[in-house]
Amino acid sequence: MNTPTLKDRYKDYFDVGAAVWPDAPETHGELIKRQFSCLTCENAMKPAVLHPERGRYDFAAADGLMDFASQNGLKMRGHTLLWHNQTPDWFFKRPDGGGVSREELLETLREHIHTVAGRYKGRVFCWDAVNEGLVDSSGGFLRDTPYLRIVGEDYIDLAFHMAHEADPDALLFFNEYNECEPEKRDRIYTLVKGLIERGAPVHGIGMQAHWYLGNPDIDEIRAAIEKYASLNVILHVTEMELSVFGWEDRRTDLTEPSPWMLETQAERYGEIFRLFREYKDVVRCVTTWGVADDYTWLDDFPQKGRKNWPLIFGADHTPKAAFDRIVQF
Ligand code: HAH
Repeated sequence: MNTPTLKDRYKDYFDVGAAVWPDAPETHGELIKRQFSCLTCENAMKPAVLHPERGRYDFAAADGLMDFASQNGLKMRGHTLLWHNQTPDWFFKRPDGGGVSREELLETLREHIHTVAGRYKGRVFCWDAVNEGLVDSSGGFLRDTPYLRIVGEDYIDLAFHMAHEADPDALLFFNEYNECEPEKRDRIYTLVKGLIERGAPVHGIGMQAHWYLGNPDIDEIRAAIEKYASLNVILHVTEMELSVFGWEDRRTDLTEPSPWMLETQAERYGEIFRLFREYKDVVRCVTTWGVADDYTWLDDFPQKGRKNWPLIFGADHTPKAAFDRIVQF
């Protein structure tokens, strides 16, 4: 009965958020309202869902989640205005099948960003203006995407300007994964430094934090936070979870997590949140990519048909050992 909650325990530190889907208010509403102070739509605000065809928007799912957030005093992070994935082909192709021009794509993007960010103005407090624009492998810089090929290297700058015009009060983020891996970290740093120098309205870096039991190392996480913070931007941990399987591990035999997995995971959640608390002046929001272990995007990814248990609440919605380590300080 005296169990603390995440949002109370962290109210002097940062917002604690969860990614949600259209049914989540029914299936996970009580847990969300009790524990979290912020939401992100896992898919409902992505271009593919909001803007399936030229000239047609579908706001039903996003509006439902936005209303749930507003009615319960929860903040909403916007995810995402520009991404090369989960964006319909029509953004990049003419009805006759030919490719669109730079001007046409920029007009589509401008209209999309103004409509979406305009609709949620004053309700969505920050946007992932651009999601995942950088290469992973060594060598190269900007990821090869239709936006890069059609618009050119200034597309990220332009997207930030459009988002700022559409909602001047929203905090704007560049959001990336593998953000603690040293080469990718340095690319993110270089990209955001360039945006700032060129006068683009970028306010923060989103560290997705799709992490594992074995990596990244706590010192790498610290080094990434330090490096990003040196740009005087704020940081949001936007999509955190700790997969119980390494990226290369494709075993499919488990029907429940082993005691070792749960203990290692708890220990790591504990040390990582301790680090976040240390950086509370820059780390302003920490969001897990899901609510509880009964549903996570990792149930099918990267290994089809395999369940994962990466979050801090169990499949039965009760706190895991990870929760105890996070709130005990
Ligand atoms: C994230 N990409 C996306 O930002 C989020 O919108 C999505 O729901 C899940 C993960 C991370 C990612 C990926 O999509 C594929 C491979 C590695 C990482």
